[in-house]
Amino acid sequence: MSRKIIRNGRIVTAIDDYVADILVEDGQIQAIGRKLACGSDTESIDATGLMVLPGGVDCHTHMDNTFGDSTTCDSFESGTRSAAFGGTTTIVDFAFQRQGVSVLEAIERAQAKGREGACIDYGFHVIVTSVNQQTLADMQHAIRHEGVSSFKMFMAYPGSVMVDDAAIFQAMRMVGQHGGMIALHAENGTIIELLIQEALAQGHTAPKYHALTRPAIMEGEATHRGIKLAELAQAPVYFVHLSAKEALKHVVEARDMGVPVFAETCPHYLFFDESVYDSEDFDLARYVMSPPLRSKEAQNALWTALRTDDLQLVSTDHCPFCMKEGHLGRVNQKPYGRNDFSRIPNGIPGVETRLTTIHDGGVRAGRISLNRMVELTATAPAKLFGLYPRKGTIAVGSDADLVLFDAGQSHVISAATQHGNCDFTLFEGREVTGTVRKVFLRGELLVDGEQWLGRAGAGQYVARGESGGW
Ligand code: DUC
Ligand code: ZN
Ligand code: ZN
Repeated sequence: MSRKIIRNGRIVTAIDDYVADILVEDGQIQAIGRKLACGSDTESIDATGLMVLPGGVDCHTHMDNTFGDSTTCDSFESGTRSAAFGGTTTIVDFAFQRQGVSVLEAIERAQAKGREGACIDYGFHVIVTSVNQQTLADMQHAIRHEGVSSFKMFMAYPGSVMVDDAAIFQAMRMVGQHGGMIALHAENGTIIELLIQEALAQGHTAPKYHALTRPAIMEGEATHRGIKLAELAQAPVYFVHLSAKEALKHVVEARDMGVPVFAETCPHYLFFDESVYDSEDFDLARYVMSPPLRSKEAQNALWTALRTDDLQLVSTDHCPFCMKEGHLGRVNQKPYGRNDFSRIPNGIPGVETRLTTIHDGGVRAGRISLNRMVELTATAPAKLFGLYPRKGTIAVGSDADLVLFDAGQSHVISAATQHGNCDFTLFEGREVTGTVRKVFLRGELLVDGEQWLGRAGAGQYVARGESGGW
């Protein structure tokens, strides 16, 4: 039996903030209290002066995910190592139901990658790209028997992964009856495609046209439509990477009416805005993600919504593609779209910088409380996606996924000192106050300052309970 005691840390959860010891036995929290007694065989870790936070839960990552001709540059190993250094101990990544691959096969393939590479615990949503009776039966099976209770569907990217409203409605109706939830990428795909083709026909090939062809109003339209489909289907719905005021407005309205609508936003929408798209330079490919960055006004509205619970989660949408072709042998990265912005792979890294940026720009800036930071980055994702109370909090019986956080220690964010495969971060050069010191996964020390003690394959698949019931 392995035993550890973390002494004198300031334990911060979504609701509590107090100093105590945490006794860990065989990967779980066994006791919490002041001056806990323990045997001499118990390893003692002094957390005096540090916060002890629940390990972060990031419900939106893309490790080794392929979109079109491009694959994200992080493997399960590099991506989960990077997550751990950022204070995240559980991710929910994506299994992809491609043409000719069933939902259940997609889950098996994703699980195999996780088994081999994951350094932290992980689960999956399934990206569903076509719906028929078999798909619906498989989704039901996945919820009940595979621990996969959420499914992403795209209202964008026609001719690739986009599904129509009828498919979304059918899937919502089924999962709503069985404890599942549909997560929507809400942008009006056909209008965006038209705008893209018009821009290209006019010779507009630079990255900035990615943003100009994906207007906020079309995120608003799709969000409204998604909510109405969910209402009709009597099912909960989740909006991924919400970025626009026009979308937020509909989420707020529906939640005020008691409709089970949930949404996340991502750090890039909270710290950057559309003013970056001010030149024809290809370097702006680093800001190509979907949806694109929005107005400063939208950014302020997102922060307010995080405080008021109109938005429930901060996830990263970690979907890294390198700026330099060939970096670490990765091909078809951002330069793939050098002559055509619509071919630039959509996505940026972020899994390592969530906690520190939200702490610095959210808590220290007075926008959200410390408890709310924990709720947004650990507790709420665990509750919404069926991981709670095993994950997302510090309580007796929970997994001992713990982050020792030095809230007063500053550091400068740089891709050069990060631990994933991507060659850039949008936060390059930003000084943040708040530094992850140690990270434990089920009681095992993964990160000790700059030292990496984790191992590929040590992460466990977590079969999730129901989604959307919170
Ligand atoms: N949506 C995502 O969630 N991630 C990457 C690309 C996209 O469109
Ligand atoms: Zn998306
Ligand atoms: Zn994503």
